[in-house]
Amino acid sequence: SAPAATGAVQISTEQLKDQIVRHLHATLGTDVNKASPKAWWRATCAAINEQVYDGLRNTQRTHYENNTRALHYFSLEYLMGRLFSNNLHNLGLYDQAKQALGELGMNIADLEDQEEDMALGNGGLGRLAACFIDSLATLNYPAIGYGIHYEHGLFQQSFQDGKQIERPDSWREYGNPWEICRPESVQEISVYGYVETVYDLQGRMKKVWHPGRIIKGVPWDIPVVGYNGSSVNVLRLWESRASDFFNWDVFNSGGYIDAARENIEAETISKVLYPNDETDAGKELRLIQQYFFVSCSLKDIIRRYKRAHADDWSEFAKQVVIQLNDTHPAVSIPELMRILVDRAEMQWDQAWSICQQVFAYTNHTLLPEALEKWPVRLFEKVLPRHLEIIYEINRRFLLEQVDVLWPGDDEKKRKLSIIEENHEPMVRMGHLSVVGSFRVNGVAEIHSKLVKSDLFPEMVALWPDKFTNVTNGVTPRRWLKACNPKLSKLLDNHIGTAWPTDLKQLSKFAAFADDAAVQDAFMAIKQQNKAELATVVKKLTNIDIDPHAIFDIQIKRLHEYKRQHLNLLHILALYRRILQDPNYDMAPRVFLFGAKAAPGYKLAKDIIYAINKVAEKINHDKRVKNRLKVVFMPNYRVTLAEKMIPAADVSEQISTAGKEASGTGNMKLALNGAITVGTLDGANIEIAEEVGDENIAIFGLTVDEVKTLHVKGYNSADYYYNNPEIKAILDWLETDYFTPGKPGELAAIKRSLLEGGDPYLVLADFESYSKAHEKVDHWYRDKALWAKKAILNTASVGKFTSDRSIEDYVSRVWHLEKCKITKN
Ligand code: DL6
Repeated sequence: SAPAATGAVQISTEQLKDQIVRHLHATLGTDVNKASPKAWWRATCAAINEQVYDGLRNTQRTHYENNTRALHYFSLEYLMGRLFSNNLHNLGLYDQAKQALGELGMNIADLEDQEEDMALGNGGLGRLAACFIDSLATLNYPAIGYGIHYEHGLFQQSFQDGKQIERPDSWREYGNPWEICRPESVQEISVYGYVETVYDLQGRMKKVWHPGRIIKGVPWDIPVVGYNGSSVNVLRLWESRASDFFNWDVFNSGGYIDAARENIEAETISKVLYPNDETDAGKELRLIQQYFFVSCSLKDIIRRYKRAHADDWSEFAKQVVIQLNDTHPAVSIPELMRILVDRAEMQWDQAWSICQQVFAYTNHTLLPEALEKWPVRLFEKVLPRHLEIIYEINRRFLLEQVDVLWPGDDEKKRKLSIIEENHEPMVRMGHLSVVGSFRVNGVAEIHSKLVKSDLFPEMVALWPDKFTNVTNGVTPRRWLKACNPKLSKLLDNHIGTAWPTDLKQLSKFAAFADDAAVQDAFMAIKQQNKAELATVVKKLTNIDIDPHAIFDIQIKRLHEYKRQHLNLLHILALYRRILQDPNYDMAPRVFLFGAKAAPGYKLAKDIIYAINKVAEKINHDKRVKNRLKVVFMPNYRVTLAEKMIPAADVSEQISTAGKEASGTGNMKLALNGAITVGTLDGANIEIAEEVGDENIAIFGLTVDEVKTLHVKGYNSADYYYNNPEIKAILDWLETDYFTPGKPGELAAIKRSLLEGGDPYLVLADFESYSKAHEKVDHWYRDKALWAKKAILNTASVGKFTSDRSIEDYVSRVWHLEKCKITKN
């Protein structure tokens, strides 16, 4: 048997085997001889949970005994992926479980594949939340994540004749072994109705909200296991149900069918994740989702606080800090005011002071379409009392802050007002979040600068110290140790085993960048990872790819600003060059894409279709002689990212400068030794600073140049007429070359770049992008040079661990103390 793991969990392989078999018998009601892989997986999960729950109980007891200040992370999205291997790695039990299962005749990788991804998020924002809760637990910070227990996560994507098809994601159709239902902590929340003004016996005015509907929130807890025996925190996700109380009423008045309908309506709230990334859906259900989860969560926090402090609110802001993950949970600001003023009967000023010490807000985007605004009339219908409170917050803000700094300046008031006064008045959630928070941060240096200079310059004038930066990060446990075990071993052998919790240690690996043996070992691992990915590609798409070609990978949501179509134009340019010159000299390349498009985003879906159609043509064209292959991987998600990232040679990070707030895929790819082709945008800038200019291929306009170009007036047609290659490619898209018999099917891309004005400057950056790729091609042909650059990428990106992000939040925003967990 393997020796006991070095982490907190001490268990022998024999014991683990016994536990798994016991759960097969007692939990699954089956036997070793006839158990399905699913049953084996569930039994192993149950065995893992025995260790997890020990940690959970110890953590909760220690936090309670120490009465700790805790972080409450409010996020509408958590993109968790699978938890099986993650939990095993964090418990220090992966190798042991592998051996135990092996001795029981099972292959651990097959069991891992039994798990559905927990895809309760769209993209970067949700995955960041998942990395952060991993780091919080690992660093022993008392923290809880709050969100929604969606029945259906992000849709499943497939392609039919190259077009994206969406199907519902039923990740927990047959249950989820990682979650624990907590009926004892159910909450009830109210929506709709009207507000009545009443006076008490002393003649004091009071507002009474008579809700139109009551909904039950049922909490599901997912233990979040810190690495190597640290805390086990909780992700608490709320599921909506009809309130028993309310249903009973309807039922008694003879409305059995009505009661059933109410049930369905209440359950709709947590039914499905909105599949939009970077756009504001603006729908009533979305507002109700937001309110539902923040109201349940605030009540949960207050219930816990009151256990220790009863009605004494004086410690609340010392015990509780709430991070708003973008503006989606911003309605928690008026909700806490309502609870304090209407329910706890606190004076407004005291309540407001508490709010302003409790909330902090992270901005994740500057895109205008993603800056949330709610029609006042919708707010009035769904949350009438909250609208009144927002009006009062705004009245005081304009009077006591804005008018003091800019007396009589109505233009400033108009610009800063939380209510936008257009023909359809709107509540500006970003303004509300800044006014109601004590700290506001962007997610990379450049982004935080732009938040101050372009988004909220007047707010900065009012509160210069409120604004800060916390550059994003990713957990190296999932994004290196677990997903790239061979590279992890190599690192262990050369720099020791401390790097997963001290990622700056990676810098020691730089000393081996010129060492031929290490270069060979590093590139051999890359080669094996590429071969493994080639097998996955074959299975999913039936396309053969050569593991010796450059694997050039763009994986992220599909959006014009991320410019997958710039990548496509470059592929078309290479294809055309090969056709024009059969001896065109280039290292063989496989371009791999992974991306979901929001179902309602027409151009994004057109781009997916175009890439698939171009891929079909190129992959079957004998004249290309395998120098070029294009693959669009279906159903891109965390689990697929874990297979693609370790196999990448080139990382495409090509957003228009100023548009990508940070990016986190850029960090994961560099960490695994991919070389970035990127613009000076988001965290690419900081990656370039860390890896050095010679180890990254930067191209394109800078943020300042983009601004200047827009001021000067950008005319994309100039590039079309002046660059014959661009003209030929765009014209090509209009023909039926890629869509035989159906000319014009790919023309939407050309139209958006010419008639549409090319809002994301694809044509302006094309030439410089193409040159960057030529440079990469040359680098790749020199094996030692490439290996050195790849090694230096891995060695230089220690800054981008989410542990560092969390420590930055702690020192700049949260001011938490670590709490070492004691066992009993
Ligand atoms: O901060 C996490 C992630 C960034 O890395 C991406 O650059 C950014 O696009 C993304 N933003 C969103 C915006 N959603 N909203 N609102 O997902 O955040």
